[in-house]
Amino acid sequence: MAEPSSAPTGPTPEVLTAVESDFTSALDHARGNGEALQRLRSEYFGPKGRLTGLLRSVGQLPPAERRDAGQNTNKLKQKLEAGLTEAIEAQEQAAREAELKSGRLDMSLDGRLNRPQGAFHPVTRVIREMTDIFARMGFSVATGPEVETDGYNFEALNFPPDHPARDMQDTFFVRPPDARAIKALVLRTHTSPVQIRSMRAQGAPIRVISPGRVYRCDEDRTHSPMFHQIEGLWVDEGISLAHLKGVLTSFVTALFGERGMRLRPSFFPFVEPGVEVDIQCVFCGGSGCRVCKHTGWMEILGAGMVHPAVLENCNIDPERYTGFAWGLGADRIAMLRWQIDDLAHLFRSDVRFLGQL
Ligand code: FA5
Repeated sequence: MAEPSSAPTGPTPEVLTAVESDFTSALDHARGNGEALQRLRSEYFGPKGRLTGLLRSVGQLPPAERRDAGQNTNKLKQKLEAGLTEAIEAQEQAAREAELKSGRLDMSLDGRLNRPQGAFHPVTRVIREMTDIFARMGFSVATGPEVETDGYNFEALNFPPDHPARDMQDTFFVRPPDARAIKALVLRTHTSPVQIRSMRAQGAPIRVISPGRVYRCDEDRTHSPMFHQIEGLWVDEGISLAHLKGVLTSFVTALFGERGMRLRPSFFPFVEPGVEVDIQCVFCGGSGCRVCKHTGWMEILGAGMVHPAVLENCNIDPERYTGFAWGLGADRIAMLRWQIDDLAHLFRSDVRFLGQL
């Protein structure tokens, strides 16, 4: 701020010119600075301000000079005050704008809901849906380890060592360090070992399903080295193949709507009789198409009446109890649901693909 000029006592024209010049230069320095502008206001117009003092001194002038001196001083006061008020308003407006800018709500920003959202994998979705259907029929959920003993995965299920049925379920075998306790560990090839674990733990009657991951040396469009099955088991007095058909018909209807279903004889060492279950093709409705290889039918699962030897392996009396079991491929169900032509798409973790389902 410029030093005020040495002021003569009264409001002579020279004094007023000097005050105006001092004020103007001080105002230029203070512009844009709220505190400096307020200081300037009190320096010139406050009770002890320069202009206030000049106005007061008018009364001490000889009467003949008072009128002109008073008018000139008042005029100057109004002029300077107007300049100061304008500078203060401009500074306040600029401060308001700066504040608005810094704390501004930008309406063009993406809302939180537009952030990419995670979702369940399609296979998880069908597993949950199928689990719900069976839960409504009174099945509870059991789980078992993915690294399983040869005993649970094969032997207790009636696959003796070197039985040819093992060839259909080739997998990784690991010989554990203490081979006396456990002959071999395998990546489980199906969820059927959970049947054994559940029956041994719970006995009969029993009604469980077991969803989970399984592994095989398989790889083509409809076979994946890692896939998902849902095992089902119902053992009680008087259970027959008719119950198996009833439960699976209700399941298929809940999942795909009314459609034909058929049982074909098949072989699994742990059931007798064994069946494969086909449903009418979900693509052509049964008239025959490329997907169902023009048969009108699609296989969805393997099933059968639990073999008496398996019940005995689990300390359940086969003379008193009978039961049925099934194992279905959850990934195949997802394939049918979304008309996916290659199972591998499901496991490449490409969000562009998975996001379409
Ligand atoms: C079994 O795994 C038996 N444990 C099923 C069973 C349980 C039969 C209880 C009787 C009583 P299978 O090998 O057919 O059966 O497999 C069952 C289903 O798994 C098949 O119908 C198919 O949908 C699916 N599946 C089999 N191999 C693969 C694979 N490599 N990739 C994807 N899905 C597969």
